[in-house]
Amino acid sequence: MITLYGVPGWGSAIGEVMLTLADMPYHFVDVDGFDQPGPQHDVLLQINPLCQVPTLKLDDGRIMTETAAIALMILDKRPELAPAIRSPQRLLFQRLLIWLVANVYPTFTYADYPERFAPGAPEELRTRCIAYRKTLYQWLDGQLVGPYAVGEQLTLLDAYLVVMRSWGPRTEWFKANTPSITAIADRVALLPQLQKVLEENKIISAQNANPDVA
Ligand SMILES: N[C@@H](CCC(=O)N[C@@H](CS)C(=O)NCC(=O)O)C(=O)O
Repeated sequence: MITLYGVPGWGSAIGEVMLTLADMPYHFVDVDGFDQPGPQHDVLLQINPLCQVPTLKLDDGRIMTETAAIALMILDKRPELAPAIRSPQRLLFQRLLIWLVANVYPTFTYADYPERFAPGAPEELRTRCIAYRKTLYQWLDGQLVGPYAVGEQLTLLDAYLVVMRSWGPRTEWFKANTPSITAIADRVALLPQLQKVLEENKIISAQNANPDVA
């Protein structure tokens, strides 16, 4: 079985939601505190030089990291979680999958640990990254199709929306500024198969999602 190293509510939740949508079992190892010196840091660093979550150890011991790579790995087994090859939605799916990890995700790397990258001006780096992230989300909002990210079909891209909407700049900001992200994340949060994993990750779930979108 896959071992998934993570922390409830962190980026590992994206991996967990993807694996759950794919109905692929995994064993969760909580490495809370891994981003500070200590035993959890040492455990994760041994298998992932970036010391990030999610990190997966596969059945055969090989290591898999990067949520987009995890998505592609899952799609080899569950192609129905992406638009079909040559369908009109396929390109948008591919573009947004990479766009999210190439542009939005690094804003967390820099804003969450600004002293690593700009020890002389950490607050300025944090503030600018968060402002930039907001512009990215506003652009993304205009690309989304609905009722799911790329249309009628639930895809692995939707895993990002339901998890990332719970992170900064937080659900209330998304509600006020990105109606499409909010509606899609609300819809995903209502999926029965995700209730357990969303609860475990303290992510908004059916109980407090907007029932109007169902
Ligand atoms: N590009 C990676 C980013 C993963 C990532 O940044 N995870 C965060 C948690 S949400 C992390 O582990 N941060 C700790 C660090 O960067 O030191 C992915 O898509 O999986």
